[in-house]
Amino acid sequence: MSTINLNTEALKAANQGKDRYTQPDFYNIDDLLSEEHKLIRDSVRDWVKKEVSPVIEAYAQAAQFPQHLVKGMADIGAFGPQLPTEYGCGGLDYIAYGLIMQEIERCDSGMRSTASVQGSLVMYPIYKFGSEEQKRKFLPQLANGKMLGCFGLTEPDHGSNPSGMTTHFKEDGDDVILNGAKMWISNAPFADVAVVWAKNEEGIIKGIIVERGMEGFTTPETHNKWSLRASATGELVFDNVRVPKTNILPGVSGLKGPLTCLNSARYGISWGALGAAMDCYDTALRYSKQREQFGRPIAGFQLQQKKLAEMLTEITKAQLVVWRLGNLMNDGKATPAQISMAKRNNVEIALNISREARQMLGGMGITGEYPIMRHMANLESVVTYEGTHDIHLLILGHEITGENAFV
Ligand code: TGC
Ligand code: FAD
Repeated sequence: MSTINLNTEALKAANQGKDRYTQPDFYNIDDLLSEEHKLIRDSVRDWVKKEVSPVIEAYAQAAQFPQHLVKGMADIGAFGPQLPTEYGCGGLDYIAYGLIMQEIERCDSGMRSTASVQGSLVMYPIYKFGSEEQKRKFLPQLANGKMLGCFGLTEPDHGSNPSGMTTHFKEDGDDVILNGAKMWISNAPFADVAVVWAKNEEGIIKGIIVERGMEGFTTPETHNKWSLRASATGELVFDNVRVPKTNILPGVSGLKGPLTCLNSARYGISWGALGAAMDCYDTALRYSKQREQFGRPIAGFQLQQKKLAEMLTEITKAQLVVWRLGNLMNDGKATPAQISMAKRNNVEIALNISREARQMLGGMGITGEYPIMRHMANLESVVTYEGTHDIHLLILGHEITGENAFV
């Protein structure tokens, strides 16, 4: 990250109240939400408007992670909202989880990344596959933001095909010795703990909790990103790292371990990307009513109305998809392919909407005065991580035809 010294309080003072976001709800989807859901959604929105919106553009332009927001994210319940209260987590349902992701990504995908990684990719595997001791040691600290975590699956030579991973460990008394490298890891440069997926001596994939400070463990930062600039991305390098066996997640073996976590994170992304789409639509709509050309607001031109009508149609369909998927998640009935469809569709519509909305703002659309170009650039990562657009299509293709394109 850059070394520009940002004055957060000054940014907040200068930009307070400028975020005028109003959520579109063409089909009265609010009627499908409980009072608790709406309360959670609105309180996250208020926090985002007050604490995140005023500073996010400056942090993104400076390619800095707004680390000071981690505590606030914990306070609004963004870390592991769907996990049980007995470990300090939210104890909420999957609709509430989705709404929290929607509201955060409405402002910035990088901030939602921080929350998804923490909740779905670090806390969830510890909760689902960890020992009672691991749960008690890590979950409360991750939930309250005292610890930040990251998730290491992708490697330099193994992205879409994680089963080929080469990061490995061998037993040495009460410890294991871990070697290898992970790449493209969100939160890595600031993480206190990493849930790392690596092969044992039999070639079986296991999850290991690696803690900052363990000798031989480093997290070099990835620079020069044009996307997710307010999120810190890095590598995880393991050079003969000695990790106690008690840090191995006992409850799962094989690729289904990380992929199970990805189900939860991909679900959250399908809500989050919708939030980004809503923000682009809302910005473009407001701008089009104010901006005059040829003596009238551009909102009066049919071509601009077509863009807005199509954006709202896609947003409404995407809202219904995540609402239904959330209920399937609550009932424990959502399948990985259903999650793939939602992640793939909602990120695609968000990316398309961001591109259309940017055009509607003309030259202003490329500036940091408006959030659209930042959303568009961010969504290029969102369409790639947690399974690329094409990988999700192939997961769907497999489900539909019974034929596996990956073998
Ligand atoms: P395949 O043979 O199909 O499956 C291996 C085992 O896993 C099981 N499985 C799943 N289990 C739970 N949930 C799922 N979604 C599952 N998909 C598969 C499967 O049943 C099998 O179990 P078993 O018991 O028979 O062993 O595996 P494959 O090697 O053919 O790969 C399939 C493929 C390509 C779909 C998969 O590997 C994949 O999804 N690739 C994409 C990789 C990916 O998504 N990486 C994400 C990295 S993390 C990240 O990007 C975080 S960004 C965070 C942020 O900043 O927000
Ligand atoms: P590749 O797998 O090399 O794919 C390149 C292209 O080939 C893609 O278009 C892909 O769709 C296509 N392709 C691959 N296989 C097939 C096939 N069988 N058929 C057709 N097309 C195919 N990973 C983590 O583990 N943890 C993180 O926290 C994390 N955070 C990330 C943050 C950012 C900002 C980014 C950009 C990535 C992050 N990732 C993370 C990694 C991410 O999950 C991978 O980038 C993604 O899975 C794709 O892998 P790859 O980049 O190696 O692309």
